[in-house]
Amino acid sequence: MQPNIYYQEHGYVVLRNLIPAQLINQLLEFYAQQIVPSKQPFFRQSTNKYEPNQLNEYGHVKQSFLDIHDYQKYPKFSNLAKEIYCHESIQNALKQITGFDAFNLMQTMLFDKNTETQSHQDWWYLDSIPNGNLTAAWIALENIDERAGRFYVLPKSNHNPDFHSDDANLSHSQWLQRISQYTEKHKDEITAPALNQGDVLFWNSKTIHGALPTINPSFSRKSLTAHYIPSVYEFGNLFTTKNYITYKNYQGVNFYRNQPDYSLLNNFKFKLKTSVYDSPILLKLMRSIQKKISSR
Ligand SMILES: O=C(O)CCC(=O)C(=O)O
Repeated sequence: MQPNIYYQEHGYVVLRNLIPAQLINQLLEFYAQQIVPSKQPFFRQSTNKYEPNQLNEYGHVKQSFLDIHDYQKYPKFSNLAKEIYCHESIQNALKQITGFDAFNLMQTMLFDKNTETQSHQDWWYLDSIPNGNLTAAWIALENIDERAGRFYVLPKSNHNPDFHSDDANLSHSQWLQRISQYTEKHKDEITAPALNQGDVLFWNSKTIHGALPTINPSFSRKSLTAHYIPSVYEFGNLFTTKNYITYKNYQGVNFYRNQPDYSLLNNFKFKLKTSVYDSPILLKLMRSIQKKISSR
């Protein structure tokens, strides 16, 4: 089956050997030299906080890293990450599977140890406007051992009814609970493909995905993720359009960074945001204030 037909039908597709090993090994070298020993707090997708690295007994960083493509303090590392994220093989694959011509890079992550990501869909957090056209990529930086706890998708879950549309005041945690229950009910359908260094799994913003539990913590699952929207569309999520954002450009690819480097002010701003995150009413209010400030 053609990758685009498979992707539209199943909500994901795996393309093998897409990223050159040499590029990946260079990134891993910089990661080991500059990022792992760093004492600075990085923003974590897994804990939703700025925190310094915490290593497990095998030397793998426990928390994931968010928006590694634009670290101000580590430009060489971030440029290498952008080489991968903006690589023509990824851009061509995105074209092939979605039919769009060009893509903006909106968010990135790096995982060292598995963080056992809870089952979710991306469009609650980030998506294209109109919704449903964001494509994410899971890039294996090493051969991922099953015992590390693999990334999984729930095939065809991109065709699901929306889990929130019947209740405008559904909180984030209630929504996550609905998705967890759905995933549990369909657990036999979960697929967690074996991925080797350079393989990439692409999935859609409506596809349910997460990570299986770690079986043996001595295995890392070094990987990158990236989220792209077609350049013709605006950026946002299920609730808002962020038409005020400005892009930077790397070798012809527009990119954006949502979560800035650590500073006392950025830490304070984020704490404020998380304090209202589970209240749809306060969150709506905060988003409209943010929009007003940004559009001035
Ligand atoms: O690799 C993982 O554990 C989860 C990645 C993910 O959910 C994402 O990048 O949206």
